[in-house]
Amino acid sequence: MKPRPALQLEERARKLFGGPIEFLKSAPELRFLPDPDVPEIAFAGRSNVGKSSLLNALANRNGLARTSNTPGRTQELNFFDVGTPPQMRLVDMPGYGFADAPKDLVNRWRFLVNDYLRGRTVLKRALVLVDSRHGLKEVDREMMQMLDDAAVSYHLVLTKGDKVKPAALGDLYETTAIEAAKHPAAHPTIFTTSSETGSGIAQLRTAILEAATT
Ligand SMILES: Nc1nc2c(ncn2[C@@H]2O[C@H](COP(=O)(O)OP(=O)(O)OP(=O)(O)O)[C@@H](O)[C@H]2O)c(=O)[nH]1
Ligand SMILES: [Mg+2]
Repeated sequence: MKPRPALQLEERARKLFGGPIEFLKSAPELRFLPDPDVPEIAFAGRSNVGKSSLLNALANRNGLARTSNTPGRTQELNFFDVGTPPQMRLVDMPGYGFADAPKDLVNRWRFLVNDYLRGRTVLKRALVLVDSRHGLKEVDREMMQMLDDAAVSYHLVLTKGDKVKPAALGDLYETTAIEAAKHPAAHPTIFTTSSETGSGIAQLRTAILEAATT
């Protein structure tokens, strides 16, 4: 009997993320980007939303991507190779929208991220992380608009699901889905995750593999 394709994909994702995942390089400017030779999945979201933590949870190891309580910890594009030879690259992007960020830093971020999103042919999908306690903010809408304009398909991911009650999470899911439907590049599938408990992580791994390989 042939295995069902969905199950096969889930199993492949589990194996891939359970295997070697390594930091490749940091790119503070576009000229430092790695050669575009493998599919990439980019992680975007407000500072402190849990991008680096999610990356660690997906890889099932701590300390792969640096996490912290200080907003703006990640300031470059950080590339992580998944598999040997690499089958895909995960890209941890600098967080946006922290209150007292200096203007020139914000501008630097905007140019770096915008240029990367627009020019990167190997970029298969972005994940836009949204804190479950706060929902979509204006800066997230700007990010979504940037992705719409660059025609980069993206999933919204509601992070820190362990921090809110299930009913509130359900409500947030509904309102987020309604808003996502208005954005041409937003994928209809929205994920809820917790890097603390691991909920939603396996599903997201599968979606990432699917996006990278199709
Ligand atoms: N309870 C809980 N805390 C989380 C979760 N994910 C992240 N955190 C915490 O949130 C804080 C920020 O997490 P990071 O992963 O560093 O956030 P980031 O988006 O990479 O932040 P920047 O690099 O500054 O943009 C840390 O203190 C994490 O421990 C989660 O799923 N549940
Ligand atoms: Mg980070």
